[in-house]
Amino acid sequence: MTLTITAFERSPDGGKGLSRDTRVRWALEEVAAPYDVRLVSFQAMKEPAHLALHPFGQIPTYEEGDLVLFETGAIVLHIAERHRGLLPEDPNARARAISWMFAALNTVEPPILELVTAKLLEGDKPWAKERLPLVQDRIRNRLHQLSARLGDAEWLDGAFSAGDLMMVSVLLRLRPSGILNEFPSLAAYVARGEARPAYRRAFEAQAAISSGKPASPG
Ligand SMILES: N[C@@H](CCC(=O)N[C@@H](CS)C(=O)NCC(=O)O)C(=O)O
Repeated sequence: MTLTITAFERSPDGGKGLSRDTRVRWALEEVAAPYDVRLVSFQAMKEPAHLALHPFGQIPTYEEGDLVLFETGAIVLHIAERHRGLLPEDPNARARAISWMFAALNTVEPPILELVTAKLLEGDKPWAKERLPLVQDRIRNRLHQLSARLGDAEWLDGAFSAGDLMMVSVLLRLRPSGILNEFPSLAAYVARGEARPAYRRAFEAQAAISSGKPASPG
């Protein structure tokens, strides 16, 4: 069955892989599931045809026959449940890997998104300079906790899982800020994720759109 995801026609990051279709592409590459990509403009994302797929008018979406999904957590979990390779077989280990997916999205990503908001949307406000260090420290607090848990391990809980895929994807958004490099073990963890062949393929496929040379994905 053909799988189709949506991605930005023009990614605001110019192909740095920070748009959220990259994590879905990565999951599909990890499980070797072929997929198509439909590119959408910012305007089309807010029109009825796309809103029928995604109530908030965002990307990515995921279509598989009659099934339409939005939210990268739900999409990656669905892919991981339907294919081998992203979740452990052992039920308890599987539940823990899913916990890490939620931790990435619910506990680590929010302060990172706040930083993007503080810089891009609120940077010109009179109070922006006072707020920024507070936001940065909330991120550092989370990263201290995360690096304490990771310790010297390669991945968060045994073998690489969808939990790592999501955590690495979320942490990647921090790289431009320089904060990630304050935590060498987490920077190395992210680099291990990026070195995976499936990540490379996902990254290159999304970058090709911005460079005007779309590669056929999957
Ligand atoms: N929580 C959603 C967030 C989706 C999201 O923010 N998508 C961004 C691209 S990375 C988007 O479509 N932004 C354009 C907009 O919100 O208008 C998910 O994980 O899928």
